[in-house]
Amino acid sequence: MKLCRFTAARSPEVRVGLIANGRSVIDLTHADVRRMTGLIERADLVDELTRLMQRGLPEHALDSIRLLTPVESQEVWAAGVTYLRSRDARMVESEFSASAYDRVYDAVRPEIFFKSFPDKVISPGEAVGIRKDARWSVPEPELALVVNSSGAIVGFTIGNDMSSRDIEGENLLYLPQAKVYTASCAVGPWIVVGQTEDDARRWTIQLEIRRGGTQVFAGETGAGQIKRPFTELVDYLFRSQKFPSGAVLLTGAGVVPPDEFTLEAHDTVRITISGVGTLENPVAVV
Ligand code: DO4
Ligand code: MG
Repeated sequence: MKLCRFTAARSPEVRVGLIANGRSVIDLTHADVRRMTGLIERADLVDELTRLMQRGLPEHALDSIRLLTPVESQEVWAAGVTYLRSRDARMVESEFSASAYDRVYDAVRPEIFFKSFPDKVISPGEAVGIRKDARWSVPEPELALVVNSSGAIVGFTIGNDMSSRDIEGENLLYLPQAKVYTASCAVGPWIVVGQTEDDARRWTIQLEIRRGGTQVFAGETGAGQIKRPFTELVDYLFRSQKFPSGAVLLTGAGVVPPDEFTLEAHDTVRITISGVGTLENPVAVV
């Protein structure tokens, strides 16, 4: 089941919906469901969504609505260096900090960093940003865990952890500047509910970058390559920290474009996760 946030044609009201059959969205406003945050707290979430799907509520054609990021009031955090590919790429970009990446890959405690406040998260179709003071910018296609306030993983979505590799590579202490800036985090297109970690580990993660209509990069990995159990990542995120509205946790990038590649304004970034869908965003300088 796919839970989404959207606006309908000619109405600014933000609504919560369920993707019905790939072509339409069931409008949960008609069942008095106006917020997603309360829903993800329900222990019977899957049963409740099944009941809502069967109520015959009004629907909108998918091509008539605008999907919004499903991040409503959750902070977005991100795990790093969870794939061998990520460890290796970062050791190349930074002679200075290479051993830090090598060590954290094998350490007991994972790397977890703050990525975005909810109101700064970019929706499907909106532009993601490359910093104007960066020379080497890449998207990071990541499986995202949707976690409720008790730390239970209630769903999966797609995250783009936009990054400035030259800034991070210059000095690891610049990580917040390389990772957190205007439009540096996109999440969507919806939350897939009712799947387990074992299901998600079978999914593929594809990244495609297009420039002027031509594909300039394509790569793929599997979520099964993520080194740590998802529950371990969530456990560390919730250590000595409360998330009253839950949180979204990106699980790290396993597809990295070659070292000579940098994003440009007007490129299009397309991330497809087989069990979720596609998150597509144009690129702009910010
Ligand atoms: O340590 C830097 C960031 C790592 C990251 O974002 C990733 O592996 O996806
Ligand atoms: Mg990342």
